[in-house]
Formats: sequence, structure tokens, C-alpha cells
Amino acid sequence: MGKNRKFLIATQGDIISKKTTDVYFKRTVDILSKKKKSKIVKAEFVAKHSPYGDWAVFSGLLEVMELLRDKKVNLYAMPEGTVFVPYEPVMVIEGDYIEFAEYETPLLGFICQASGIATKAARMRKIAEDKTLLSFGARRMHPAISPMIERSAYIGGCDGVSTILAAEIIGEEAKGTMPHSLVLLFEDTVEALKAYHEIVERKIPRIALIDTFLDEKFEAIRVAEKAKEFLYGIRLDTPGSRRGNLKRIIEEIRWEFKIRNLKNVKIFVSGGIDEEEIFTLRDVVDGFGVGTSLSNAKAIDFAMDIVEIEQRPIAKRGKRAGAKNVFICQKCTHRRIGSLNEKPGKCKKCKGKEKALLELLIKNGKVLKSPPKPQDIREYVISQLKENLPGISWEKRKEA
Ligand code: PCP
Repeated sequence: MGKNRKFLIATQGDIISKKTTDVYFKRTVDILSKKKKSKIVKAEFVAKHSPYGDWAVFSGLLEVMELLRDKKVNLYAMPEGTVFVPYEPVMVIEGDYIEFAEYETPLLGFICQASGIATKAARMRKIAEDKTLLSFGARRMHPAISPMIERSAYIGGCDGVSTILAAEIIGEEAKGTMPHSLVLLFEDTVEALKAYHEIVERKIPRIALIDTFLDEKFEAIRVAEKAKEFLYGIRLDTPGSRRGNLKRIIEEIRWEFKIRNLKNVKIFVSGGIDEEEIFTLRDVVDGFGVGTSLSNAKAIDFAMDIVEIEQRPIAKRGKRAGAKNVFICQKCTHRRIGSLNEKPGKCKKCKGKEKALLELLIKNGKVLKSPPKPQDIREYVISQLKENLPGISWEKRKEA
């Protein structure tokens, strides 16, 4: 892999120097440059469907803006964290096509994967209601992208992330409990927990992993009674071979805690948790550690297509010509697609005031608006989840 490349990852320099582009874009730029055929275009980024059916959360804009900073282009985009539906443009780039053609691959890469993870986190957030949701899935994907994975999970609605670098980047404390390895090396859950309490800084909640050796109910009682002065909670990561009816097991533990006056001990679950498990267990647990189903969330397949050449609307078959914007009613949240340069008007449903979602964020390479903090984006996502989301949510489909 060459002396300076230990891992199979593209450096920031590789991305900026267009080495991560699909080769046909390089060839296209070569042809257009030599034949002097490049023109000022508007290209829009649209997903024709969402693997989640109805709505999705736009994420990845932070890196898009860094890549386009100082390039001779204009960028219009929805705020990161905006809920969108298929066929709505989330971004529009305006400029000489050869200025950004070779960035199509990384630009799409930035938003497809991040939006998939943010959408999955938002769906889980909605189903989990007020229960804790922690991103535990970095280990399932390439470590080089763990900051992107966990930031997307966080802005989508997770309460915390588990990897140190991602937590640093989003400005939060990394969250976690204890691995089976710690319990195995002490050969006893209580001994491992006592050592944890002795050594780990005080502000970290003491959450004991109780599925390593014994039956969850008996281990939960034993651990809770022996560590009642400092125990915050227990985590069940029960292997599939022993899982049975996990809800019943947890209800049993709740009962045993209640009759022993241990009902303040929190119960968390992890291992194979997805939307269905959150829906089933949310009434009996205090929180979830979600791994694979979140970090490996399906990407949303945005495409970038030219829709204007020198202000003239033009598009390939299957695409509507002309650059567009999305207008949302600030009263009833009704949304419609209009032209990019159209002014917001009155909602045709309730006469409320419309707002244009795509705004000019980069003008000729100059960033006009600094990106919001991840915490603010997360609040924005959660505020939209409280509204009547376009399409039906997972639960309604489940009950249908
Ligand atoms: C995993 C680890 C993660 C969980 C499961 C994510 O357990 O605890 O939090 O699981 P998921 O990807 O199925 O959602 P182990 O792999 O046993 O790891 P450890 O012993 O380190 O907890």
C-alpha cells in the first residue's frame, strides 16, 4: 500500500486532490476542457426513494461545505438535520461544471451514508420515546469513519456515542458500560464491578454487564444487592442462544428489584437491537445500546444531476429540469417543490407563511454561514420528529 499508507483509507488530501473520484469524471473533465465544452450549470442532489419508506434526515453537509470551501461554486442546501422526502432536492451546486465534476463521488459519499445513519437514529429516537439511546456500533464499520458514523447517530437523535474521537468531535463525553472481557478476567461480575468503582472516575455511572456467566435474574439480584450503594444500572447483552423472551426476563428482574427495594437500578439492553426491539422493550427498559443496525444503516442513494445549463432548464429523462427549492408551511408543515429562485408564498392548504428550505450557504467559495453545533442540529431533528412527519412512521405501518 506504499510506505505512507498503513490503512485502506483515503486521506483528506486524497479527497481534496480528487483521487477518490470515479475515473470517468476525470476523463469527462479532460474532454470538456480540451474541447472547451464546459459551461455554468446547476446540479441538484435528490434521492428518488428512501430505504426507510417515507421520510429521511439530511446529514453530511458539514463535510460537503469543507470540500467546496474556496472552490468557485455556489452551494444551496437544506440545513443539516432537515427531514426531507423522496424527490425533494437537498442541495444545489452552481458553477462551471469542470470546477466540481470530480467531486461528485465524494460529495455523494458524504451525504448518502451519513443521511442513512441519521435517519435510522431518528426513527429509533421516535420509537424509543424518552428512553436513552446510545450509539454502540462503531466497531462494526471501518474505524476511519467512526467520527462520521457517530456524529450522524448523535444528530439523528442518539443521546450519546461510545468512541473517544467521535465524542471529542461532537463535544460530548463518550458513553459506555463495561465489556465482557472485564468480567471474564475477574471471573466474577461483582469483583469486576468493585474494581470498576475503585478505578473509574466518579462521574461515570456504574452500569454492570450481567449476562457473562449466570442467569440474568439471579446475577442482577446478586450484583444489585452487593453494590447497592453505588450501582446506577445493569446492562443485558444476552446472547441470542439464551435470549428467549427478553421482555419477560426484564419484567422478572424489575419485579425482583421492586420487592427488594432496588427499583432505582436502571436496566439497559444491547445486542441485536433494532426498531422492533426498541418498540417491544421500550416500556420495560431505561435505555438501549444500539450497534450494527445503526452504524450499518442503509445509505440513502442520492444522485447528482445537472438540471440547468447557463440558466436554461435541461435534465435527463426521469429528472425534472430546472433548479428547485422546497417550501414548507411554517403553520401546518405542508411542503411543496418550487423553483430555486421562487419567493416563499402562502400555503395553499392553510394560507400560512411558507419558508424556503434550501438557502445559499457558499457564494463563490466563500462560506456565508458557519455550521451549527451538533447539539443544535440534534435538537432541530428531534423538534421535527414531534411534528406530523410526511408519510407514515414505522409504528403506524406496524399497526396497520
Ligand atoms: C456487543 C457490545 C455492543 C453491542 C453488543 C452491540 O457485545 O456490547 O454494545 O451489539 P449489536 O451490534 O448487535 O447491536 P460484544 O460483542 O459481546 O462486545 P463486548 O463484550 O465488548 O460488550
